[in-house]
Amino acid sequence: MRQPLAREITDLIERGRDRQLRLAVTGLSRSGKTAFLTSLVNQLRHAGLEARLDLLPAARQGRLLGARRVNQQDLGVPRFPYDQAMAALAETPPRWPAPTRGISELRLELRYRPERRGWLGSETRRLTLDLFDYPGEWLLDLPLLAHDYPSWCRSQQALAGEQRRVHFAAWHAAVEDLDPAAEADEAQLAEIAERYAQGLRGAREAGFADLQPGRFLLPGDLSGAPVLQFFPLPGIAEAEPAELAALPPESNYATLARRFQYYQQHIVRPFYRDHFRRFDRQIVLVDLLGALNAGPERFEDLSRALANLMQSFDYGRRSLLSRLFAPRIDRLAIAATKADHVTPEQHPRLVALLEALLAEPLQDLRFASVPVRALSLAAIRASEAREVEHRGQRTPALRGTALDGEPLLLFPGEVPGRLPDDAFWSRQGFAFPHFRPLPLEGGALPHIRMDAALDWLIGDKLS
Ligand SMILES: Nc1nc2c(ncn2[C@@H]2O[C@H](COP(=O)(O)OP(=O)(O)O)[C@@H](O)[C@H]2O)c(=O)[nH]1
Ligand SMILES: [Mg+2]
Repeated sequence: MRQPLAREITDLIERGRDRQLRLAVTGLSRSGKTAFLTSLVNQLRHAGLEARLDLLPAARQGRLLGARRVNQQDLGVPRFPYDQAMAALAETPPRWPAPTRGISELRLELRYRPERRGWLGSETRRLTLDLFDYPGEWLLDLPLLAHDYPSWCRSQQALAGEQRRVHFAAWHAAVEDLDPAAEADEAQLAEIAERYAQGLRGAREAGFADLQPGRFLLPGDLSGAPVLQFFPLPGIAEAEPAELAALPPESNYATLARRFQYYQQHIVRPFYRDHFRRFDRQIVLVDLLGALNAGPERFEDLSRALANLMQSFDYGRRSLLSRLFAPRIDRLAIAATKADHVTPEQHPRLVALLEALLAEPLQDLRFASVPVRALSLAAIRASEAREVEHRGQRTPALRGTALDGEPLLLFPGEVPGRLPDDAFWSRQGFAFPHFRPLPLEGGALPHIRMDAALDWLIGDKLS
């Protein structure tokens, strides 16, 4: 999908004048990407009218004049379903937007008045904002590029925790009988691969996140293609490398190794080369509260998955990423989403916990001088903060409606301000219900700190 040269040049000129910005939103499944992008577009379209964006100076100062959707350039990428998402939220009762898979794009044109007026006085400027939504699962595949097939098999074997293993029982039973040296049988490999994919899906349903290969979870149009029909061979750790290499090309081992390589070259690399490399800014969304809700093994797993995912932002000169592609993201945000699930005085702890969870990758980024900010937000706030009398004391509480329509008034629990230890897990009853979205009352979507996120991600381009 090459762009015509003329368009590339116009693009370049526009970028040089700071008139175009490519902003990407990612995060693992259910982390809140669709909600975030829907809210972002909604807030910008209502800026200067009903939107509450006090933390975004251009909006507070009345300089942000409007945002309209324009046609995107890359016709090969599906359009982000903003209208469908708004329609779901506008239903009675309101619904959360349906999940999406794969990458999507939407282009906004913002009109604003610069802070310092030029000699023309009433000058207005335009900023073209290209927004992308793509699955964080795809970033989990970057580390896969550093492996050859046998070392990948070993790395996957190392992940087998007890609760995780149960999801792969059917696959294990099938793969045990597979002789690496025997001639490959297409149907058999497809069958075992399907069980592997089922294992990955089951593990994800159960809240696990550190799952490879990422496309097995979100295959899109690759569903059923042989490139998605491989899996690790468990026994390979003990095998002699020379013996493996000597196996005939028709063998199971050689067939799987070829598919693994094809996946690297034709699935993982093109995403980085054609999309990722071209993003200017990025926000990574993390459903930290969901992981706290799900217990220690899931929380550990999220931590590992994030460490993996963050390698895609490791710009150190020796990093895999820098060696393979030359990325140029110049600003990064990391956000704990769905903050409306806890009372407001817990929000600083939520950020502290996020910082603790990502301590190492954040340090690396800061070391590599990539500006990064951690924050907590609710893209679409579905609860209201209240205070209630409890044993003669005023305590914070949340009011909302459960998904089944039941009215709720509750204190969901305390967020640990640092990485939870055993004491936390044995003591904590951290269980929150899912809220139904609040009824739409015209105007902009209710949110928490979307304006802070916007300020960090695009504020400087509107000054
Ligand atoms: N209360 C609340 N729930 C949210 C918010 N954002 C997302 N959710 C919930 O999380 C689910 C997954 O969000 P979604 O944006 O579809 O995640 P995606 O898979 O990353 O695109 C939604 O269906 C909501 O139930 C939020 O700001 N507040
Ligand atoms: Mg989505």
